[in-house]
Amino acid sequence: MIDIYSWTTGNARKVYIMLEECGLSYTAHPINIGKGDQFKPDFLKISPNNKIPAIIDQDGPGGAPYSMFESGAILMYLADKTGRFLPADARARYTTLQWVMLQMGDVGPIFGQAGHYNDKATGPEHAHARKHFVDDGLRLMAVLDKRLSESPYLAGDDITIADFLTWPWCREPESRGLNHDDFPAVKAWFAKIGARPSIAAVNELCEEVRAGREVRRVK
Ligand SMILES: N[C@@H](CCC(=O)N[C@@H](CS)C(=O)NCC(=O)O)C(=O)O
Repeated sequence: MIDIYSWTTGNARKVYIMLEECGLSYTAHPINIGKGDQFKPDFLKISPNNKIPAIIDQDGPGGAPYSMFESGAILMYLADKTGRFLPADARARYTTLQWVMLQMGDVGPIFGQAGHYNDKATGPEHAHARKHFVDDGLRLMAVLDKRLSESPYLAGDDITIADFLTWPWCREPESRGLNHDDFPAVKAWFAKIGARPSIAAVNELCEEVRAGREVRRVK
């Protein structure tokens, strides 16, 4: 059983999608970041950077509980635990990890800032920052689009953790000043993954979590 302490944002959804795709049993514990739950001492013990998502695997390495923060690390851990969505073959593995790192280091942070300046800090005094981050977001969308026009998934022929990490950040592009219509390969990939049963399950889960309800899913 995996306990996940999280909310309903893009970074939260990455882990929920992976848990659903791997068929793992889990309990989702709401951490309402709008109300400051991420600063509570018990949460900081497992996530010292005061950010969701965090997990505790009750059956961690060596059979003892193991806690983790950072979504990219969590997906790599769950992939190794289950043998799913991160190839063992060296070339395929490192190809996947390159797209994982691009999401963690670039797509997430830049799309996040583009969203902030496009949707929240909307005043004229932020025009320079808004253009900077939206332009870089557009550049990154073009990188993803080129890749996805050449291969069905980010790491190649098979779906991997790179897709599960990147997909949630491609939701609600308008809030970041982006438009899927300008990036047809991203649009097709986004729809293809969006049709997977895991996404519907996660949408339903997020409704419960947003309402502050703990959700236990036993597979
Ligand atoms: N690099 C982290 C980023 C996590 C992150 O930014 N979480 C946000 C929500 S999406 C958060 O918890 N914010 C609360 C805060 O900063 O106080 C990861 O991928 O896990």
